[in-house]
Amino acid sequence: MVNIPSPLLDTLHAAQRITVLTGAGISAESGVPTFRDAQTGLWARYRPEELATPEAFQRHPKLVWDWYAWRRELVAGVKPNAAHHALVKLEQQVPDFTLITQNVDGLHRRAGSGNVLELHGELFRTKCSRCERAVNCWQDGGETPPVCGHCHAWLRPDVVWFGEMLPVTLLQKAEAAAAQCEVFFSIGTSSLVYPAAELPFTALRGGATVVEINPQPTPLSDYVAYTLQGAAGKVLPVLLKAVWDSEVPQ
Ligand code: BJW
Ligand code: ZN
Repeated sequence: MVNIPSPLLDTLHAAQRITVLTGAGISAESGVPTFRDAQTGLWARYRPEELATPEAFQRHPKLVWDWYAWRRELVAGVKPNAAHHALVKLEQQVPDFTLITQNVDGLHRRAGSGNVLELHGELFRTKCSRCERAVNCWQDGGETPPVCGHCHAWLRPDVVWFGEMLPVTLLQKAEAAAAQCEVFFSIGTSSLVYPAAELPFTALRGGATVVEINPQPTPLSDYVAYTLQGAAGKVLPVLLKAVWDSEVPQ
């Protein structure tokens, strides 16, 4: 049973500027494992944090490439869930809406969200690890990882690994959207990874009402105005119905 406190209903009803930050938890109900969940099968013996680094790619390029190839296949076989669809509906309710995601699975765009800032890159884009050219196709069955046609360095997924800079323009847009919003949602993220984890605090400093949606407490929980404890795919449709009388496709 999801209970939305009535002062929050009023705040949302009046809000003109809403910013949302999502993490892996929003895709969990689509069947995409979260980052800090135990992994399954072949990947159970690796911690994702240890694979998502430039050092891991330098030392074990085939292992890291194969992990991303497995994830691409997994994500290609799943669909956006009710939480992704609810955020598409939310975007239609307010004049100024920004969706910031740490996810690389592309499910927000597949659901139909328009203004999406993909802070940590995109699983289905590939670039050269040296000259950084975007690469759309390569010869399968050759070397793993495949190599760049220009400089022969390994290709890599176009995602942001630990120790790498986030795309500057995207981060600036995300910071501005956090600073200027009236309501900021943090949904399905453990709030452990920076600079994304700083964004709710930027929103708080700007005077926003910060709302967290997560089945588990996080380091952010003590600072937010409202915690809606539960799965995003359950909480968000209830919220959309309660505030805007909007039905979310399941
Ligand atoms: C549900 C649910 C349901 C389940 N509904 N919820 C300041 C302080 C300390 C350290 C740093 C700092 N600033 C920078 C750093 C270093 C580092 C960092 O943050 N380290 C921390 C771990 C301490 N950051 C960086 O290196 C970043 N770069 C940077 O800062 O550059 C500047 C710089 C450069 C050089 C030197 C110094 C500075 C880059 C970070 C890149 C992160 N990349 C990854 C991989 C992306 C590609 C890929 O996917 O493979 O991004 S790591 C991984 O974590 C991935 C995620 O986007 C990210 C966040 O994870 P997320 O989404 O929160 O997932 P989980 O699994 O942690 O949580 C899921 C949550 O969902 C849980 O809470 C569940 O309860 C919940 N949940 N089911 C709702 N149904
Ligand atoms: Zn190259």
